[in-house]
Amino acid sequence: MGTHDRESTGRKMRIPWWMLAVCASGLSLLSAGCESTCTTHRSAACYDTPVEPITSFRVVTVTGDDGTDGDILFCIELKSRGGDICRSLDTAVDDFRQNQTDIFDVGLTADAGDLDSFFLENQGGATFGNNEWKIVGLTVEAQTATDSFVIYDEPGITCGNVIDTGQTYRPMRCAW
Ligand SMILES: [Ca+2]
Ligand SMILES: [Ca+2]
Repeated sequence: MGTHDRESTGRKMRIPWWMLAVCASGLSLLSAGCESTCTTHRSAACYDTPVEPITSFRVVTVTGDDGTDGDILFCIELKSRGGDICRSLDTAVDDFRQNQTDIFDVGLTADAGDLDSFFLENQGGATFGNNEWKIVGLTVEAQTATDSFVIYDEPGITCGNVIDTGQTYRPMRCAW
């Protein structure tokens, strides 16, 4: 595991109560977590997970007009245990630049049928610029020993997609 990776065993509250209140009031000031300002996950599609064990994930992100030098984690949640397992998304090049597509191969595994969900988390820590990150596209592939399967595709993210330090991007809930 790299220095920025993280594992936890507890569940944490997804959205603070005050943000729900802000969302209910109709203010569009805070787009993150507010589903009323526009239709979230309009372009999203879930696909079946493989019947073989998942040996790694390929995560493809498209950054909008706000890039970041902060640490972005890819986290999975399994049906067989609580908490989440996270790995830092990082390649040899400068990731998450403005209007850039990045491809990450993530060394996380899951038994067949055990994947419950995944999400992205901004851990902050930017050296240059700021931590705020705007994601506009996300594709996740599950790789097995012999094949690769797209399990989630969201090519046009327009809501709740400005992710600052400590915030997460949660995809549409998939019935896996
Ligand atoms: Ca990098
Ligand atoms: Ca930024």
